[in-house]
Amino acid sequence: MGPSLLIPEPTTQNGQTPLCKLSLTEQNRRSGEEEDFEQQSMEEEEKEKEKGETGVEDEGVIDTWLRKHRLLYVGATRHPFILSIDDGTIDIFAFKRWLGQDYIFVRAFVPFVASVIVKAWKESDDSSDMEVILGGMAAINDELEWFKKEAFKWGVKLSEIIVPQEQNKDYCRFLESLMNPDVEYTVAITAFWAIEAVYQESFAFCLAAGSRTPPELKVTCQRWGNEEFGKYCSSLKNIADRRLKKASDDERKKAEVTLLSVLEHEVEFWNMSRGGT
Ligand code: HMH
Repeated sequence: MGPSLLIPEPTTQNGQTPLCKLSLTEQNRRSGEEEDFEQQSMEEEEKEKEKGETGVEDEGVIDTWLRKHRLLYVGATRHPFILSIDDGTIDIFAFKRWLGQDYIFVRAFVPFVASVIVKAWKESDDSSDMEVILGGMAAINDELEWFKKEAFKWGVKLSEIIVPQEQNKDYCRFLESLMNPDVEYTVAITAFWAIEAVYQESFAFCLAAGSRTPPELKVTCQRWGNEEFGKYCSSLKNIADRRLKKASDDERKKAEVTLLSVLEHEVEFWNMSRGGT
């Protein structure tokens, strides 16, 4: 066994959505979710026990991690920026800032996804992975076109005039570090799933029953919150889970640390969009 310190606790100061910033309705909604989750955890514990006895039930590695790091995951997928879209209190300047910055991010995401395709081609044990990732690449192609149209609609300039904010630059540098050929396919595909899943979970929330998302923001929420995007994220998750199951302990630890980094970067990206430092 190697050193056992590799998994940092989610210590980011932004890992948790501060309850004080939420409206009462949101607090109720969230605490309801926590209860659901507790219920769910108990059920999962039961399953774990069963598994011990029968060896039948098998929770994926990713679901185990999402339970373990739930506060950070909730911080990334129920961030005040998202909650403000959902309750209609969003500051439109924050939205425009997000739009311009995310365009820069998505451009940097293209070479990252290309690097995942290269890794899949070299390392994958299942040839259908390539199609899933290629489908993701096609979606990003549409996304870039969409950003241009949406930016025009909001009067946001997308040319070189936009300066990437520090948090965005940090996140793009992190993506670049994952493009290194030394980074295993398992680690890269876990990161890829997490990056897409945060947007899917966040924006789907703003479309759920009871949300008060302003009509002019619904197209944005639908872009990532739609069902098809949800299915695509599930396919990525299945690939990651399949790989993680077979991975060495060392590789699995690296993937877990990478997942935490993605979640922290996502929280920072939302903070930046709201105008925070
Ligand atoms: C910051 N994370 C960020 N931007 C995105 N567009 C996605 C994830 C999903 O593609």
